[in-house]
Amino acid sequence: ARKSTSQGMLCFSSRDNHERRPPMTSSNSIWTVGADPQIEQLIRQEKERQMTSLQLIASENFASPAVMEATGSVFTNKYSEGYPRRRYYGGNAHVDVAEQLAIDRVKQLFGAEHANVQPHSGSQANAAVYMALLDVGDTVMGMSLDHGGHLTHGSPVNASGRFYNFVSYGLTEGDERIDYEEMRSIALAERPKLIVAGATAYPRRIDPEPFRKVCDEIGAYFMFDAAHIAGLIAGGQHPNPVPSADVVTFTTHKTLRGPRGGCILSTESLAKKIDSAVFPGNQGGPLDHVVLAKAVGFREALDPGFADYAKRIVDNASALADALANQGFRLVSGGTDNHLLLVDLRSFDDDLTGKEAQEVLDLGGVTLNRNTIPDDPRSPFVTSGVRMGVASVTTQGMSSKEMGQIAEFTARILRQRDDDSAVKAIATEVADLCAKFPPYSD
Ligand code: DSN
Repeated sequence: ARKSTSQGMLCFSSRDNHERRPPMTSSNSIWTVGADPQIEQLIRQEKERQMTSLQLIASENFASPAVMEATGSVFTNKYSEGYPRRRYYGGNAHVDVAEQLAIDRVKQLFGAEHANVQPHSGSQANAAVYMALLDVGDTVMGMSLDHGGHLTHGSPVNASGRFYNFVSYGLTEGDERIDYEEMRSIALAERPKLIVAGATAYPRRIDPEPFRKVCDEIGAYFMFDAAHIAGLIAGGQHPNPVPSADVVTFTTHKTLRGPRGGCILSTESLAKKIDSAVFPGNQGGPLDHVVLAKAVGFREALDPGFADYAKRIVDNASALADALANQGFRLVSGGTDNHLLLVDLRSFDDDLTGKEAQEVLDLGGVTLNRNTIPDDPRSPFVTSGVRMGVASVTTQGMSSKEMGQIAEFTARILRQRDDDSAVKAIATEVADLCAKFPPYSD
């Protein structure tokens, strides 16, 4: 038996000791975050940051207490390689029920034939689909990264760009919307085996049908990456790609407001290929606590009230776009149909870069990320734009009035960016606004 340490850790030294040892999760256990002041302080500080500043990163949201409770539950301690009723490890009676619940709920939510709820992230989901449907070196078509596509849609520094031959379509020069005609002509010339729709920084509705038609024309698979807009689809604000696509991937934590993670929906005919590509192809054991929390998030999205939430997101984004335009910012494509806006800073101030804007806005309590705009003359590290999303502030209960305030804070911070004390004073005003819409109760 192991000896007790001076802190009482690992106290397996005698049967007697073992019997008297309190459960490790009890409140008097040393195994609490409170016994690690550095970690406790970090959690407190991060909570404070989230509660006193505006969270406008388009891929973030506030998950419900139920989602967070499930994520922090005892399911975190389980391993369960395999799928429900086909596991490689024992003790999975409850994990099986949890995973099956998540599968059934997400299939119902999107009307899908098959679901895999195990991907740890959207990137892992995409990697698994590529592995399931492609051979290394195959040609794939996705949206150009500098027009809004995602890293996993063929960036040369991502595995997708290293293992597959990605060609890309982009936006029209005029209205900065997806150029469906160009997409078709590139597809006819390049004959990709898979066409990927979906984006990470595109503020407009994506129509799945033109992609389906082109895929049918050339015999390609059609994958729709709905990472950003999954919640808007679930809430009926955007067209559901499931009936047209062979595969739909998404993340569960953005507009869908579940836990951090990924998910793949597919036709029944691709189910086996997709499942094998997730496990054992790309991942080992699923994160069972996250799978459990996905089941919670999917149930929340099935609630009839979720449609109203999705509508409020779209309305808020549109109100923020109008308010920013009134402050002198140019919106890429002239506005938004979804939860995000891409702001071209050059009309506001030609010298202002996305990097500088992101940094000073952070000091002023407005948190967002710099982003390239289509055909950006500056590098992706510097950029001429910022991306803003309204899912988090909508979850907090803000509406069009507050969108006007957010636009005004943004403009004032940027105009006074060389005056530290003015920026700090605005941060106090931002905190006052946030205090009226606390994302967490105690
Ligand atoms: N990082 C996410 C985003 O911000 O869009 C996508 O992976």
